Amino acid sequence: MEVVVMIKWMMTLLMVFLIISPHEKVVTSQPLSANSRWIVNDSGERVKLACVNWVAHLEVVVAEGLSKQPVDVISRNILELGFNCVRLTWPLFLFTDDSLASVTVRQSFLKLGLTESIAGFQANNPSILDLSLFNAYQAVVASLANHNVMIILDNHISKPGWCCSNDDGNGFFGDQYFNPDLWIKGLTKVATTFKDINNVIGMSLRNELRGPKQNINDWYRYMQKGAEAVHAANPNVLIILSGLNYDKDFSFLRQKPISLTFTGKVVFEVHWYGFSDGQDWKTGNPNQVCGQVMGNMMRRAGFLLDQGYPIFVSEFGLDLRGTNVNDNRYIDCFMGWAAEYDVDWAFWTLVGSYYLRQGVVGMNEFYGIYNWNWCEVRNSSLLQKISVLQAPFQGPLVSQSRPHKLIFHPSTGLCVLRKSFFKPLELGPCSEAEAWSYTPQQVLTIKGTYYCLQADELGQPATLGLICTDPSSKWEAISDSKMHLSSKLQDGNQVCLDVDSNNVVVTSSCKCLSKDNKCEPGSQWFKIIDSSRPTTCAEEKSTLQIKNSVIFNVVKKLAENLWSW
Ligand SMILES: *[C@@H]1O[C@H](CO)[C@@H](O)[C@H](O)[C@H]1NC(C)=O
Ligand SMILES: *[C@H]1O[C@@H](CO)[C@H](O)[C@@H](O)[C@@H]1NC(C)=O
Repeated sequence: MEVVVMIKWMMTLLMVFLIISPHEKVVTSQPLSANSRWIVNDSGERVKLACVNWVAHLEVVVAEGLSKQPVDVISRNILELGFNCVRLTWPLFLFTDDSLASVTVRQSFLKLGLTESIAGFQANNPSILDLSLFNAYQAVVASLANHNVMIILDNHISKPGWCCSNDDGNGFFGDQYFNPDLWIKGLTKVATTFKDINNVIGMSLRNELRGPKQNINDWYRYMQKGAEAVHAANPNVLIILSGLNYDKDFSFLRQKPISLTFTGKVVFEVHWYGFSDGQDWKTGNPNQVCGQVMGNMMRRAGFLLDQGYPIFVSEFGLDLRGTNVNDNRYIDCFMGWAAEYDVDWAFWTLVGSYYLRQGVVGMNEFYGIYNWNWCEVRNSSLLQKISVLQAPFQGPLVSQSRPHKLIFHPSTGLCVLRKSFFKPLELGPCSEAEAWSYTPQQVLTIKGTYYCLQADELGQPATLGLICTDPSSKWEAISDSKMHLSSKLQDGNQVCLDVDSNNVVVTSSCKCLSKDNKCEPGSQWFKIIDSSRPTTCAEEKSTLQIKNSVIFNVVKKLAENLWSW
């Protein structure tokens, strides 16, 4: 008896603890708007969109996973995993065809023969099972909003089903299922329906324009019309516009900017996968492919940042089993780029498995955050790696900390730091990393100190020195990817910054700089990125340790000199 009471007590305490200490930190103060390339809240503070895609546009027309987990559990998990937002897809016909919208969830599953899903739904989300598809979609939005997750409503396709191909009839204005007038009607309906839900902060007007009909004139004509329609129905939401050719190409905007009656609401979305470039990553040299693909990205979309528009990478992702070489090489290059430009993004996908996809019942999603059961995370190390991109590095009012550089390591998502002066530099969380400056002479100095990064010996830890004028203190970004940081040893040999198996920062021979397609440069990829994230730890460390360390180093130098005498 006593024991039972005690256990009950502990459970209650645990519950209270769980309730009062959740990750639900985000009170973003909508509406959001665009201040040049940054998305900001109504106090002018940057809000970085760190979203995950949640699919609700397949044949069943119900947000995936609800036969596996209660909707509120999923909403809570999303925040706990560090995302602040969901890009929730919808098929146009859900909001334009009343006979589809009024079908109940149960009927929709039955029609497709998905009886097992009904049983799971009954157990996990009984209150949604007999709602209409329209109301079920609203229930998911409401749950996300209640958990303070921001929501972007993405018109993914017209006719419910897996997306996308050139000839699926959903690709461009005028295709079989893509009537522009009906589309405007649907956009207006969605904008109006969710007008009073402040957490709905944006609408993606149409996913991945594509196919033989695509052309620039119709892009301006209809995208402008769609944007005006949404803005008229709900002036608070961000208007998110897709480019041509599967959302990869905005190059036409260089010649002719978009023309709208309002400002400060437009965001451009791009998609970037490993397979966007076929098997190039696998068959080519990773440095050369990375350089080339990044160049294309900047020419086709990245230039919009300089034109004063935010870029939302609304889809990126990879096979989370870690066995796809093409994907593994791509993601490291992507990580470097995404950290450097500090763009807003949405990971593809949250989905662990689908009710029904492309004719397969219960299809496993190897790109999904959840495992098949929607219970555990499929690959926590991957999630850990991308988590560095969840907080902003820069932007209006991000923090009061002075701008500095971080030495970022894309393949781990970590940054260069020193645990203490007596330990070699290593990789660790970017939130605890050293703040550096990078001089025009290409010297990397820890801010607030005289210490610079130096190459010491081949295969040995990189060191911090005080004499920063010799070649071993000069770090140049080399190779086509510009992600190898290279320096020269005293003997004149070139080395590259690298990490050993203990995450210690060392210098080794530069590897796979070009041509070789069998070799993985990932451990040698570093990127010097701008940040104004708080650096309390670094500042603390420098004030506490600098005196000791300067004295130590002077003594060490003296001792070395004495020794060589
Ligand atoms: C997670 O991904 C990494 C590569 O990023 C891979 O090495 C690892 O095996 C994956 N883990 C699981 C459980 O699939
Ligand atoms: C922007 O809004 C202010 C209040 O208006 C909040 O205090 C900030 O926390 C919020 N910033 C972010 C990043 O959400």
